[in-house]
Amino acid sequence: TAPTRVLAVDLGATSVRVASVDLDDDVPRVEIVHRWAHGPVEHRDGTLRWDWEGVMAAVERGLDEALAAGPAASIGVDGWGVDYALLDRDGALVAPPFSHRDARTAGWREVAERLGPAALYERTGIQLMPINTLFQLAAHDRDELARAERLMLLPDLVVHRLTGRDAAEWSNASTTALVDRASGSWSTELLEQVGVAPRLLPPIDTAGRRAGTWRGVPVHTVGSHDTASAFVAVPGVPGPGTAIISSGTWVLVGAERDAPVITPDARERNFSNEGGALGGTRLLKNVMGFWMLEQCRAAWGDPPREELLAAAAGAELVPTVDATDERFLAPADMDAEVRAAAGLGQEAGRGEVVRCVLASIAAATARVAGELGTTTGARVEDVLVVGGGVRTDLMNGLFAEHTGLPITVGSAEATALGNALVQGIALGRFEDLTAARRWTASAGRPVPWAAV
Ligand code: LFR
Repeated sequence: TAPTRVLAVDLGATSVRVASVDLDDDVPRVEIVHRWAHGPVEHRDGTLRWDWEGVMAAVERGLDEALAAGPAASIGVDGWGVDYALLDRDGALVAPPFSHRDARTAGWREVAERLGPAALYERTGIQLMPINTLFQLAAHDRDELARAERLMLLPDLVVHRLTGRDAAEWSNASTTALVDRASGSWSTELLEQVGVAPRLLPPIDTAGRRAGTWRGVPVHTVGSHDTASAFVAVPGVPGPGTAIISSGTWVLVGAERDAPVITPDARERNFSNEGGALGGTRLLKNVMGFWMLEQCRAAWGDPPREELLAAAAGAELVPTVDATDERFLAPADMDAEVRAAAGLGQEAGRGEVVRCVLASIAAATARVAGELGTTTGARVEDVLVVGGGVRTDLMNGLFAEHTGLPITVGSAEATALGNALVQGIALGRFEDLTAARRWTASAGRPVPWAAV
């Protein structure tokens, strides 16, 4: 049989990657063929948006380079969640897509009050956060909306550009807070309540289907939400007491369940029920992630990360802050914001600030892991960690210390790997998700407590 080499396009909020994965290898290896660092950019109107032409150029360049190196059996696309683009009648962008960190959503709580937070949760099962597509659309420029004929989530837009497919993949659609969880369709009522014509939304489809071809290579839908893809590629087969952490720009802390957990308790704890790449639910909460560290670095003129982490490893015990607080979403000066929240004065060094950031992330993660147990009735007994953050031993060790649980870390490129695995299932390389995870389990390594 032909080798099953697949290509994973993985849009991260700080870098766009095109990866190659040989699914016939003995152990999972993700080769990054092309990487393009980027971030939200200030638009001429002062808003925070994405350089979409830059993103597409990086995707096509990466795919070109990957195909120049050898044939591929399939391509899949995943990316960060909740952000969308508006297309006009010619299929062109009405304007560059907004970043979820743009400040236009500042009034989101009033929107939530108007829609009724309890009703909203019962309908969508999604945690209340300013970044939700629902709140972004409620605050979207009305002239831009008036010119729109289509609304596409960003990974779907890449697939659309590659193949012409006009659809929204389920895992990402489910996180928008615009989907009626019971019916699995867009909520016409919610769309109308935030002033969006329901006809702008494409039909919802699922992962593991053929979407079309690009340069003769089949393109398959995958868990288009990067977090859905990351959860696919955990190093092991999770049991009922397994918590999963996707450690990256955000730190997503959750557990898999067959069905959504939409209860008053889950609502009070602000848990999201996101759709799994291959069905089921990720019961999860967002914790601020490495974005906090990267924004501190930016405020300090980009000193080397390793230096900061070494200083943090040797830092004194520091107070922690609430790493789920939206004040850390996009402050003008992250260093000042962290110091103010923690009560750290100017005499505190950068190492202490970084230690505070990482310890706060770990503390919030441990809290969420505890709440997961209470909400589901199944105590969390072990933790699987994936994502770019696993490269930071200090963070892994802090997770172990704060949760007090056995921790196994897996792939730093789990988003791309999960993307590749779902392609592998579509191609018949793996029988199902469990078979695919048995393969990724071989790459897991335990985290010693002593790492801290
Ligand atoms: C992770 C992620 C999260 C989502 C946030 C915003 O990259 O997709 O799941 O809540 O980014 O897009």
